[in-house]
Amino acid sequence: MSAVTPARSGPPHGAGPTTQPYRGPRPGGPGQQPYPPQGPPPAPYGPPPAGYRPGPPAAMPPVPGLGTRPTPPPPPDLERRPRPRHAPRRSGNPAVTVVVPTRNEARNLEVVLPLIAAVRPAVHEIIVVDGNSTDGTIETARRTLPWVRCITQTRKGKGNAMACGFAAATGDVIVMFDADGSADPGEIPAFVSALVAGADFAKGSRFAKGGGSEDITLLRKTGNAGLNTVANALFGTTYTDLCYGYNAFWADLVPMLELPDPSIPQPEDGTMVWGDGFEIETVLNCRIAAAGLKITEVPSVEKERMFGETNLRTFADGTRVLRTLLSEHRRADKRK
Ligand SMILES: Nc1nc2c(ncn2[C@@H]2O[C@H](COP(=O)(O)OP(=O)(O)O)[C@@H](O)[C@H]2O)c(=O)[nH]1
Ligand SMILES: [Mg+2]
Repeated sequence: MSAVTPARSGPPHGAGPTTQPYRGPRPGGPGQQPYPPQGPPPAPYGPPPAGYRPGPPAAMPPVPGLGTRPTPPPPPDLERRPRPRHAPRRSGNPAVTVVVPTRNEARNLEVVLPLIAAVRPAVHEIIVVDGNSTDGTIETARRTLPWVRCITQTRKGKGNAMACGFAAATGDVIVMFDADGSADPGEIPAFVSALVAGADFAKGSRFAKGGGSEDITLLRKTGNAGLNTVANALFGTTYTDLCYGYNAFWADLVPMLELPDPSIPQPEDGTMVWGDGFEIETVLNCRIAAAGLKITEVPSVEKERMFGETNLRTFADGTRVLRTLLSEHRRADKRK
């Protein structure tokens, strides 16, 4: 982990990728596992304080062929209901909400949800925020993991889905987690540890030492590096991976982020409300930097999307990110 301190003299962006290609088997084939064996469970964040609230056990272990077998009925303690929202608090043993945006990710969720549920220390809740999927994403999520919370986003775009998920979260920490199988749930404790150690925002980075990607194309990598340089110049940060969706932060920061209100209706002309698209990550990165919050980068290894197609349009979304950087810089200037 490396601290990202607002310092204009810092390197413009990562000194280049440290790629650790995943060479393990892909899910779905005979005898294959969705991820490489995860080894012993990660060390807990610290000794559990009084009032420790353990999460549920995994509904199913990550076994080969998962999703092709009928799901056994869950034990009664997996049929838990979402907790009422409590005032988010910062502690050594935070309740962790994982927000998973989905657009036609049914096949991926069959693999990913049990893996998130198997993470130790256990997460407090998983919220799937669906965007009008037509492949039975929500039904599959509920069947795969009965205690998952499923909500439907109010407009369109990944950014709106995330804002809806943040608003619904009842945990102390929010982890942003793509459903496509590219993010490794085994990294969740590292993100939470960074927060417990004092960060406000734990920023996943494929280009920090120990990170990597097998999913990013050369074009996207180049575009990301360029946008990263612009962001660091404008905000005095030393981000190494601006456009990466695996991040975590304390839930008490949600009001400060002032994301587009989920209750605003979808514009009738079909356009996307600003902040509702893939620029969500940039909005977060900029607002957190502008607020002078403590940012720690967490090395992350991005795997290939398992099933389905990316929703990102490299040029259109890259342009949205650039426009976002400029408008966020103006916004930060006005508030000085
Ligand atoms: N709810 C919702 N989720 C979305 C939308 N667009 C993308 N996602 C999800 O956001 C995550 C990242 O999207 P993906 O298409 O993999 O983009 P990439 O990782 O940049 O290639 C995936 O879990 C998608 O299902 C959307 O409009 N609504
Ligand atoms: Mg992806």
